[in-house]
Amino acid sequence: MTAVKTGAPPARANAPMDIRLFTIPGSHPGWSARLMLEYKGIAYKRTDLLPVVSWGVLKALRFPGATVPAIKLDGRRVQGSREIARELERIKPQPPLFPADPDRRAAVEEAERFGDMELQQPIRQILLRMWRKNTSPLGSYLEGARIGLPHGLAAKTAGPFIALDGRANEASDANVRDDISILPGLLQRVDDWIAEGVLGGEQLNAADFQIAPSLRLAMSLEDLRPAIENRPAGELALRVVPDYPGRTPPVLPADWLEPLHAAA
Ligand SMILES: N[C@@H](CCC(=O)N[C@@H](CS)C(=O)NCC(=O)O)C(=O)O
Repeated sequence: MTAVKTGAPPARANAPMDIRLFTIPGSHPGWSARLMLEYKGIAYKRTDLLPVVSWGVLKALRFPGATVPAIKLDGRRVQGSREIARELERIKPQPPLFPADPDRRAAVEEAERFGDMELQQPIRQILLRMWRKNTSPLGSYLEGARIGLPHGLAAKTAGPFIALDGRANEASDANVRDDISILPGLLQRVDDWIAEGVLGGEQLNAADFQIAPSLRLAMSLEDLRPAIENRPAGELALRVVPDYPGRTPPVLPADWLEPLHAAA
């Protein structure tokens, strides 16, 4: 996790804050941050960045890392979806993102860690691999985004950026095949947490907001959607994020998808 909190002052009740979220359209942890801000009822402004371009922008803004989501709050910088969850909880404790009971909180934090450290990256690698040869689906992920240039032009010129991002994220064929083979196990863990009541309770929590956007992004990939949509994990994703932009038509070789069919 990456975070910088420089002398965070204690939260002042009802004091309006100047909050800006930096994200990338379609970024799953970016959606986690958006959903948590909205759940808390915290007003914020949003800057949409394009992948790779984001590296330089975040550096120029003096964030310590190169990833979104990142937020500036009254001049302070907080980066990383889990750090943002804790900062939002600190500045506005209600409604809560974490249960008060220590055991239940530990379970939610473990599911949240899993979402950040184990679920996000395989989905990211599969997506980048699917866009490697054809970036035209990218335009559909820009719905509602303000990127400073026409969406069609961005999709058309994205090839070299996606290639660079794919290399930076090690979205190789071998890694993507591994990702697909572990996906059934990842989905099972989510289903199990739902059955145990750690996820998908009446009151949503930080782990729901962490995990659901990754599942929702995965469901935008038509190669993966059938393996997700009809199970508790898929239902949770649709409940927490009813509208997630983007759709990538099937493109992966059939034998790569075997592990999904075998698990089904
Ligand atoms: N796991 C971290 C990292 C997030 C992450 O890797 N974000 C991606 C977007 S989904 C990013 O900013 N990548 C840089 C790029 O694509 O150029 C978190 O949840 O905050």
